[in-house]
Amino acid sequence: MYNKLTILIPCYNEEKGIGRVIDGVPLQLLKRLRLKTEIIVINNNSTDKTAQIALEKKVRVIDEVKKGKGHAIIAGFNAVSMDTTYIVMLDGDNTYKSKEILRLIEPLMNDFCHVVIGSRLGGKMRKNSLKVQNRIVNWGYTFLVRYFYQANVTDVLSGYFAWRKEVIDDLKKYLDAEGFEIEMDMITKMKRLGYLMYSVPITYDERAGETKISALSDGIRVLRTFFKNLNWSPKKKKRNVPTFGLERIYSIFNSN
Ligand SMILES: Nc1nc2c(ncn2[C@@H]2O[C@H](COP(=O)(O)OP(=O)(O)OP(=O)(O)O)[C@@H](O)[C@H]2O)c(=O)[nH]1
Ligand SMILES: [Mg+2]
Repeated sequence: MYNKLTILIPCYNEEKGIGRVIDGVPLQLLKRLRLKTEIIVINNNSTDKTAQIALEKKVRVIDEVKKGKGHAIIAGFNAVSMDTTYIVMLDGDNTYKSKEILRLIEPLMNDFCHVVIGSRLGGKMRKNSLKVQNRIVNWGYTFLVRYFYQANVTDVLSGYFAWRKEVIDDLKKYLDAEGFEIEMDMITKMKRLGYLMYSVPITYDERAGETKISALSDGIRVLRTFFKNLNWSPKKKKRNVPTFGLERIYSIFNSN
């Protein structure tokens, strides 16, 4: 029996990286693990050859016209097929390595946890990949999220995630981030929803193509989301996701 894995790649003008991200997906290895893979590129108003390159590589391309990474990710979640078991998200700029995808999926396949986050701070950062100021901000935000949310993450601004699909079915209705605050919104809400999250070390490489992030305005949006979600709790408590019996034990040590 095969399980389906859906890989989401949000892209705004990523013609320099998208081809390499798609080519890096280890399809044969995934097949040996009995995973059938679908790649979806979410094209967010690109004016370059991003969509064309993705189509040439025979992957599915969907368009999201509302600007911002948050909108792109949510459009991707809504496009995931019903028969999917695992969902992965990574950027289209070839900073995160699609060939490292197994490291993120293995804990899900083993029923170890519900969510896996690729950690750059706990991993291997190549030269010129994460600027010093971004690294410091990331450390600070990660500390705040660990302390105030008691979330077990080591890189809260990472763009490499893997989930069991049930988590996304639950989470997506609560997300309201439009831009680069999407990761903070997801992590803080997943914690409040009680999902088990773990981090794995990953490689972070120098970006292909132009950066789209603004350190100051996007940094402030991320911080605003951190504060906004401190008082957030889900309206509906009932969820349809396996707990492996660990959630109860985990909550004893992490009561908040
Ligand atoms: N800025 C922006 N990025 C988008 C949008 N939609 C999707 N993205 C994608 O979101 C991902 C992350 O954006 P990046 O510019 O790489 O931001 P970053 O990874 O935080 O920073 P650098 O890699 O250092 O530039 C990329 O794959 C973008 O193409 C959008 O509307 N605006
Ligand atoms: Mg990037």
